[in-house]
Amino acid sequence: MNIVNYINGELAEPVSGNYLPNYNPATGAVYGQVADSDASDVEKAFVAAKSAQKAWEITPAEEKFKVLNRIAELIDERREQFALAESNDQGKPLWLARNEMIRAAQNFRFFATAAMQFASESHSMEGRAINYTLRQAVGVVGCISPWNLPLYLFSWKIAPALAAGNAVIAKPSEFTPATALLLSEVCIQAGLPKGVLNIVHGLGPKVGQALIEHPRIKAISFTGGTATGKVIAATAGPMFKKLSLELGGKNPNIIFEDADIEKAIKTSVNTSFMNQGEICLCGSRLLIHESIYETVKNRLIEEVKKLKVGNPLDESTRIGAIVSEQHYKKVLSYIEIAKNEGGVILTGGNALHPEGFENGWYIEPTIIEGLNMSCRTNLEEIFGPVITIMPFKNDEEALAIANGTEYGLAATVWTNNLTRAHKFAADLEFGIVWVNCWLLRDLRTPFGGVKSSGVGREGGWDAMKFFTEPKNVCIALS
Ligand code: TXE
Repeated sequence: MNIVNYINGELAEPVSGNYLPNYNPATGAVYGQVADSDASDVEKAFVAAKSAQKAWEITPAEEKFKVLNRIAELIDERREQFALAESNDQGKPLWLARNEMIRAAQNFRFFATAAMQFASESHSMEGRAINYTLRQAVGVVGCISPWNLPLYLFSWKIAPALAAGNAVIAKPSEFTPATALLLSEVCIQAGLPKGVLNIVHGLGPKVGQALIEHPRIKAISFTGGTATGKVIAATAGPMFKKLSLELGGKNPNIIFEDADIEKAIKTSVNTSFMNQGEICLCGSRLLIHESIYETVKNRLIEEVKKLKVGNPLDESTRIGAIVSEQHYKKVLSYIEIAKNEGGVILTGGNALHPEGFENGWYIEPTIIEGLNMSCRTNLEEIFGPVITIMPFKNDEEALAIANGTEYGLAATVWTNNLTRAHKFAADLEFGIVWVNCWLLRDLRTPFGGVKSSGVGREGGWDAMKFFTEPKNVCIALS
């Protein structure tokens, strides 16, 4: 399969004619190639975007709604094809890819309605004047997304940017480009005007960096690693671009003695290992009150041992393949670091070579205990099927451990004590706190992290505000 760019409403070969290999993580084999684009493709995309943007901005909201909603319908209609492409590209189980395709379509549907509903403020000055805030599209914006939830995160940025009247140049991860190509096809089918969305494929430091450096691209929405976020901020900051950065996490999952323990354990299996642990919202540090530590630990090990790892296309598989060889090696290296730091592997800890998939990149779901809060294993983002578990004595200690990393994306708290739940919600230094649940998402809510987990919020009106520039207009009345 040849994955090409989408520029000015058409599929387009990269200007250089160069391609990169595209791997299937389940088998480790090359199964296609992806455009190795560079600054000249970004320039082509920019010219197309610039000439389309104004007309798109003044397109009536109902027309914007119709075409964005049509994109959602087409993703729904082609769900199986999208899901298979995502699974082959990313390594995730096919059933999970199907769920994510539903959510990607929902992103388009949600922001299609946002285009119809978005409104602005006015401030009256007691008869002397009236102020109103014009929210105008930023212009041409860049959206860069990672490999873990490829189409879901891609659409999470593109949909609000389009709904707010911008023209978009978007770059998916070079590791998982397949569903972005399908999205290009869907946009053509849906009749999205030419140049309103442009998709360029290729390497982050090359085509991604060219997107960031382009002087006339005014806003960048990025999701990916914290190290990349720093490079992007260093480049875009002095150019005074608007920036939204959704970065890594090292999320705590805290179980108190008064919680519904069985529900906490069952959900924590997902919190820890869903999508091979490759979700920025996964809980990688499980903190358990000392009075229930042994019980929770043993039940968790029992549940995790049941998880089937292997062929992502097998409906009974719970954990698929790690996205790339390089990431697989990184995750395995962290298991070695944990052992060297004195960690005890309670279950897992090894690479796996399932029959028929010997060259794929599989790692057993791994639980580690015996590490303190300030070792590398507990401070650095591993982003794989590896968690640590730690006992705590009281609320103060739980809070200190939870807040004790540079990251601040999401935290989960399991308790039936109302006071404790509210207190932790207030005191946890995270952008998102789940109480007695995980990954329950209302698309209207602000999404993002604090500290090294990023800057800015996405979701609902926050995304619409990011992709618009507010202008105050003050009209004298006397
Ligand atoms: O992310 P990158 P990767 C974390 C996770 C993972 C690490 C690296 O810890 O191990 O990030 O993953 C593009 N200018 N997360 O390598 O490199 C790149 O091409 C412009 C957390 O995938 O940050 C891709 O499209 N763009 C995260 C996107 O940035 C650049 C999810 C993300 O790639 C660029 C995924 C540059 N200089 C990984 N360099 C989360 N929080 O959801 C790279 N890119």
